[in-house]
This record gives sequence, C-alpha cells and structure tokens, in this order.
Amino acid sequence: MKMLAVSVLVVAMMALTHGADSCDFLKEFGAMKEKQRVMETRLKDSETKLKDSETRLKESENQMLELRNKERTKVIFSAATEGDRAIGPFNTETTLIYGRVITNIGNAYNQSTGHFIAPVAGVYHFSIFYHAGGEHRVRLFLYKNNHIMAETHDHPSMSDTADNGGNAVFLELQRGDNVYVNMQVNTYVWGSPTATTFSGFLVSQM
Ligand SMILES: *[C@@H]1O[C@H](CO)[C@@H](O)[C@H](O)[C@H]1NC(C)=O
Ligand SMILES: [Ca+2]
Repeated sequence: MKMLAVSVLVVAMMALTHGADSCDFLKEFGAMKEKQRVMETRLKDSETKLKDSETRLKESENQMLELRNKERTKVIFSAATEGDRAIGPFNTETTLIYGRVITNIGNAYNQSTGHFIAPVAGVYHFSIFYHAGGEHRVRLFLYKNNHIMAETHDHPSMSDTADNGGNAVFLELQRGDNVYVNMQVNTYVWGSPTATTFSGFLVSQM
C-alpha cells in the first residue's frame, strides 16, 4: 500500500510539472496500478512456491533422520549355558537359562531370566544349539510369548553316546515380544559354556 501511495504521488507530481491532461494521467496511473497488481501476484506465487519447497525439504530431512536412526539400532546377542554339568531333568517345563553372555549388543537379552525382549518391531533371526548325552531325551522349545515357534528333539537311545542338535528361525516381532527357550518336562541338556547356545539378531526393522 505504501508503494501505491508513493506511485500516486509521483504520477501526480509528473502531471503537475508536465501539465499533462487528466486523461493521460489517468491512463498512466491505471497502467502502473495494473503492473503493481501483476507484480504482487507474482510475489505471492513465489512465496507460496518457496513455502512448498521448505515443507518438502523438512519432510526429506525427517525421513533421513528416521532412516539413520533405524540403521543405528543394532540388536545382536549370543549366550551359552554355564558350567560343565547336566541341566535337568525337571518335573515341570523349565526355561533354560543361558547365563554366560558372549555378545549382547543392545542389551535385549537378560541372562538372569533367559528372556530376549524385542526392543523394536522387526524381523529377527534366532538359533539354538545344544549338546547332550545320548542316553537322555532332549527337547527344547523356542517360544515367542506363549507360542512354540521352533523346537529341537532327540530320542533317548543307548546306541549313541552324545547328541548335538539345534534349530533356527526368522520371527516377526513387535516391540516387547518375548523370546526364550524352554526344556520340556523330563528332558536334559549338557550345560556347556560353548556347546549349548542361544543367539539372535535384528535382521530388519519394520
Ligand atoms: C533382568 O531380569 C531381572 C529379573 O526380572 C531384573 O531384575 C533385571 O533388572 C533385568 N536386567 C536387565 C539388564 O534388564
Ligand atoms: Ca540320542
């Protein structure tokens, strides 16, 4: 509006000093007003475009940060049973405690409970291996919350002196899901700090 007032003043002064007739004066004034209107519209368009660009840039930045955070989330653990001793048999299904932590990046595995709690939603990979005397039954269940997702099983026999077995599985987990290994009733494994292990890692966040 200030610009318009100045324009009016300039045009009025031109009209006075040059003695132009009022018709020319009005024409010129009208043309200037139109030019100004066009320029104001263009300025508004540019401002809108700039705002759009800023919004898009902000969105891109947020997406980049989100991706970077996802990449930084590392969850990797390996744990083994402790001591060189028999574990079991028990008269109820019992969680096998892998008390010796080998690797625990992200601290999602708890060696006092034997539970792995997913810190983020995603696809995880788990594996279990065991060693046991062949004359005993071995049966380990890998649980997700209250559901058996994988197991490893060996029948008792007197003809083999030792068993080694295992299993591995990919699981889709929500944050807070609980993964652990139970020994079936009346089964047994050899508690070994190297042969009987439970491992897992986050493959991909979702
Ligand atoms: C592991 O579990 C025990 C028993 O629930 C708890 O007291 C302890 O704080 C947990 N450790 C970690 C590192 O979360
Ligand atoms: Ca056997």
